[in-house]
Amino acid sequence: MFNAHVLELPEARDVNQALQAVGVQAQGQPILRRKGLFRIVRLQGVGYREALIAKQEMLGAGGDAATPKGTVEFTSDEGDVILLGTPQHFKRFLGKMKHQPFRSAALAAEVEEALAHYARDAYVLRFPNFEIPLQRTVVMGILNVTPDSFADGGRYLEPQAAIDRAVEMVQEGASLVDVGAESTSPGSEPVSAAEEWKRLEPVLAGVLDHVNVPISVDTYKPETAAKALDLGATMVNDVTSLRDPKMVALVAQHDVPAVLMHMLGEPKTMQKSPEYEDVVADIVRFLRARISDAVEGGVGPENLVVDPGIGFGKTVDHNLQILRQLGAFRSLGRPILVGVSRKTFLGKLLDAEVEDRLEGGLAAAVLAVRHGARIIRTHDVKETVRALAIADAILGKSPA
Ligand code: HH2
Repeated sequence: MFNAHVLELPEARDVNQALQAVGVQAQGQPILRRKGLFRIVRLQGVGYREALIAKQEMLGAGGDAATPKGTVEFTSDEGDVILLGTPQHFKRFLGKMKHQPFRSAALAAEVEEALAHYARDAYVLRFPNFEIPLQRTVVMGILNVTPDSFADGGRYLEPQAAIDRAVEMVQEGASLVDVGAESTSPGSEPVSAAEEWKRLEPVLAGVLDHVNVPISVDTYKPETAAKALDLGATMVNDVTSLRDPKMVALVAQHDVPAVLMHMLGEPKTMQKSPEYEDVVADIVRFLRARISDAVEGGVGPENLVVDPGIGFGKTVDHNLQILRQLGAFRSLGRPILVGVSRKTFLGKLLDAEVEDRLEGGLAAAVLAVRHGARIIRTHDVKETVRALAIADAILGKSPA
């Protein structure tokens, strides 16, 4: 008996460990590691000429490429292409594509960047007074100073209650606290910047005095973000992905981390039959464009965090697809934040009210981490910290 068994080694470090375990020579390890992983890269809108060249070169490199029927039969000008191969195959493929005509070199550059981003492991969030390495998964505790937030509306309107909860969340292991004063959950009504600041100011001032972790402000309004940053908040969580150029300028000027979150439409109406061509590809494209705009506006790329925006203009199935394929967002080369806590899709799947969705949220958070999430935004800090400690241990993530 040779005891044949299939190994499941999704990351380069897993392959390395397996190679070391059988005593492979040090020089052989990088070569074998490049053969021990398999990557599938999807490209959209590839012209038929580049598609055919890609097919030829990927086959020549030892991998393969899936091209649409229309491209091969010259009945459509462009289409999507899927490249399949090991990093070794991709290395050979990229070397060849760079010398091929038309837009082959540009295609190769994009594929190379996506693969490098996907493989990136080390991320650090830098704040004026803190550094948070994201080797270990980090928890962002939610503090909603609103009357109408879907999960905790009305509980923390009284500043002292809010401050106490922030302190408690940090004691429970939150590495960041996200303070918001306007609900953006489905069907919520917008509030004025004046009302938002009236709710936020006393809480923010107290929280900043009492907790020793970076405080993020959950707002899409530049007036509110500016005041919060002046008061001492050091992160901006914007559900509109810095859509307002003034937000970009503000984040650039303060040189602080910012979350770019995807939302389809506006909170009031976003859940009315949301539609995508391809939910994952569409959101990757959206976030890529938002990163590019922010960087062009002067934001340091290392300050950006991406978030697919679970529940923001998404059906249950959209949310599940995003979580199943969360790894695709690694191609953006930025840490991924995910917020699933107590959300409606959990309620629909479990037929459970908002206060009864904890286990569902933990399961979703753990799987999100398995697929690349580095920051989990949650109301249930204590439980999430404990669940993620186990998930991180299983995944071999070293403590910070
Ligand atoms: N979800 C909510 C609010 N802000 N920000 C990011 N980056 N990601 C999210 O998933 C996210 C978010 C909605 O949750 P909550 O803050 O609890 O509700 P409400 O908007 O009703 O205050």
